[in-house]
Amino acid sequence: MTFIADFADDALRLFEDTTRRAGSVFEPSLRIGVTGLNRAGKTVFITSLIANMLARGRMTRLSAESTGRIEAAMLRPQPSDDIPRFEYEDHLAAMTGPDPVWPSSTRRISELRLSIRYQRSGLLASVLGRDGTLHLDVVDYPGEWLLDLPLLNKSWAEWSRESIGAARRPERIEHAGAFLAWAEKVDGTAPMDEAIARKGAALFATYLMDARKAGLSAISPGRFLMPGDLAGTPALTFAPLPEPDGPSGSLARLMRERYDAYRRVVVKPFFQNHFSKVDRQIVLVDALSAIDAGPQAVADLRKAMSDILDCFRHGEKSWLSPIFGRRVERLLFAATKADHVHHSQHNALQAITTALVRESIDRAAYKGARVEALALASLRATVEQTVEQGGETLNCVRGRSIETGEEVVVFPGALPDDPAAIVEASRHGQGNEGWLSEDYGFMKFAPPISAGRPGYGPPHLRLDMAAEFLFGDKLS
Ligand SMILES: Nc1nc2c(ncn2[C@@H]2O[C@H](COP(=O)(O)OP(=O)(O)OP(=O)(O)O)[C@@H](O)[C@H]2O)c(=O)[nH]1
Ligand SMILES: [Mg+2]
Repeated sequence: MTFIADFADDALRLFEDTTRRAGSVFEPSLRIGVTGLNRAGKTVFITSLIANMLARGRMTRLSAESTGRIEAAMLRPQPSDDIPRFEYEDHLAAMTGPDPVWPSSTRRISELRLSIRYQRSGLLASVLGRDGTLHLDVVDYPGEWLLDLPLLNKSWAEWSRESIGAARRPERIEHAGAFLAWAEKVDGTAPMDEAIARKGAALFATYLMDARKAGLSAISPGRFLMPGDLAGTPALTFAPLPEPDGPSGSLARLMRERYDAYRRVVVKPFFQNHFSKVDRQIVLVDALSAIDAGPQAVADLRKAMSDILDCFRHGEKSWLSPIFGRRVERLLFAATKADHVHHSQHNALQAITTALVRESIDRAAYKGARVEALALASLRATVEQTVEQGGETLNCVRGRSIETGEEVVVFPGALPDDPAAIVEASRHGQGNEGWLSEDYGFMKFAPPISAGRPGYGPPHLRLDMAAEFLFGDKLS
């Protein structure tokens, strides 16, 4: 019975894949959504995943690979003609060349298709034939743009009040001083004035950039940080006002119209075009950098993630429904850059990441989806080393310092076993008191030298497990 049901399920899925994309029943495509704030690790993840699928020596926990059923993987023309191709070769060459560097911040959207030829197993093989092809489509974009998702649900008045309230919070006020001084003086009911609007937008953008530099995540609009081609356009020339209402022809009305235009012409098309079609999703979270930056940064990361994840909720009647029409079947939360800490810390890192997004998951967001969490490193920049010190054995990592390029051995301290400790401290903490141990801190590592070996993709941690979860079943 189970056997037949499984088969029926698979066959149905294949049929759905086909009808959805008008592709061939024998060559379904799967869209993987790579979601993450800026610097979360999206570009490195996509580059390393592709490289490790092309040369699969390090993909032993991808079952189709370990059972020898993958025949070939290759890059093929992407489905969208109007999106630049993901610069895979350039990113890989930069990360794994003789003088390796990390990719710079992504400034525009891009797409790539990886096609995998494999041998089917089980009943599907006897019905459809042994040879199968799966197309994987992946999109990369600036993480800042993700911060705009919650704006789709917020009116100008709501967003304006919230943004002014946030700017006045203690951890932000030092960055927001100049903007707030402008906002509190300006009269929104006065006739519109382009020069005043431009001044306000510029001060607001400066504040957002400063707040981001301080490690804060819950910042919007995202295009103020990464404007792409939109720099200087009216859609980006607005700022929140303490009194957002004004009569027709007033400054407040102009700002509202521009905020609405920003949502309509910038935000909505981006999410509609790229998120509505996602089948499987990986959410990359750089929890370690936030922990390193302190309780406020963790609280802020939690807020940003929960605002974003709440928008992915399915089955609710909102004007987001047409944007997220399709149900994501699988969702993986991944703590990135796990190579910064010894493997004995990985469970704790995974637990903290889960705790940070727990409430959003629990709000019944992903009913029916399979949800898992994992600590991974897309490009492993360190090796482990134990050091004896004062009769104690310290679990360290060794890698190249990003500043000097020299090898350094680092003991980053221990993450708490109880993830609630971090979440609680971030809820209450204003200062850094009680926040991990004093000597706790990370070091940024440069990518490893000679990461490339024939037959092997770049070194990683659990990238193959992420692949197995995201698309392993489609290679069966
Ligand atoms: N050690 C280590 N560092 C990593 C890893 N992945 C990413 N990083 C670091 O994180 C930074 C950001 O990674 P990206 O992949 O560029 O992040 P992104 O999400 O694409 O960021 P945006 O393009 O700004 O949205 C890199 O420059 C590295 O410093 C990893 O697996 N190991
Ligand atoms: Mg990027």
